[in-house]
Amino acid sequence: MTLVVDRLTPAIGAEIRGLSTNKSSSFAFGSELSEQLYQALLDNHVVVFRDLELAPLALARFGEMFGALGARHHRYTTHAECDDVVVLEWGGERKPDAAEWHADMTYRSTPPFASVLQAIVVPPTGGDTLWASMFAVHDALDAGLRRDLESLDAVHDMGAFRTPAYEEGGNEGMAEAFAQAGTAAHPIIAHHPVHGRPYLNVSESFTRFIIGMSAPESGRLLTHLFDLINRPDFHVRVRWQPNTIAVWDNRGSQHYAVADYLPHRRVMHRVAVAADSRAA
Ligand SMILES: O=C(O)CCC(=O)C(=O)O
Repeated sequence: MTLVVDRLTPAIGAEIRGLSTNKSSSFAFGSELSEQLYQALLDNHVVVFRDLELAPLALARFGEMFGALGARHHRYTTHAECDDVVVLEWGGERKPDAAEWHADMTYRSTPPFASVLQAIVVPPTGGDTLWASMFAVHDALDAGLRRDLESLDAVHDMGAFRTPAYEEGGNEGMAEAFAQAGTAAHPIIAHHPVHGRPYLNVSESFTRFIIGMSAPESGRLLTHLFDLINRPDFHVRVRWQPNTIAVWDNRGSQHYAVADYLPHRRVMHRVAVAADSRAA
């Protein structure tokens, strides 16, 4: 199979053409194809495929080409045909919850390596997803600030997932959700485990506090860093069609799901790849 990898912006993203599959395709870890896709993912941070109609089980097998699945989200339901596939469904009164820059589940001490997201139902317009290169954000930091950040860690927690937990279960519900989701401190400047490139590792969704600072000082610095992530120079924006699939490397990218399509429906299937088996 000859794959064509088309870079989408200088900062991040590629569209991959030439992958032929059918609904129940099977994919093998370690095959030539999976090595090519893995390399494309490392090079581009997010890769997008069009017209890849994969049933839930095949989507899970597709995800397994990148590593072992897992790290299921504490909040979302899974697909009846395959427990590894989370269903994200919004529309009508159900408001989307991911219109904030984030890398996935960084409130865990070991966040997932990658995510695979497939569009099932898309609104007539809107519902795009943006990705930001956190390598590019890092490289654009003022050199003095970058040096200061290199020795700092920040605490991540479940952020706005507090709201449904509190609304459904009060203080007890929130404490339970907190215990389930966990909380973790991570270096503000992290290094990609495979190629070592440094990236900015804080997000407006989940990063709450810089260790060793006062709350106001930490708040001001984090706000400055979150503002930088908003610069379009670091982004790619993807418009979904049914059976568009995106795979992103959670180490060095963040994403933002635009919530501009209500009351229309948008349904996505997602698989989380817990660990990068090749980097282990
Ligand atoms: O629905 C999307 O486009 C992205 C959802 C999201 O933020 C996620 O899967 O972490």
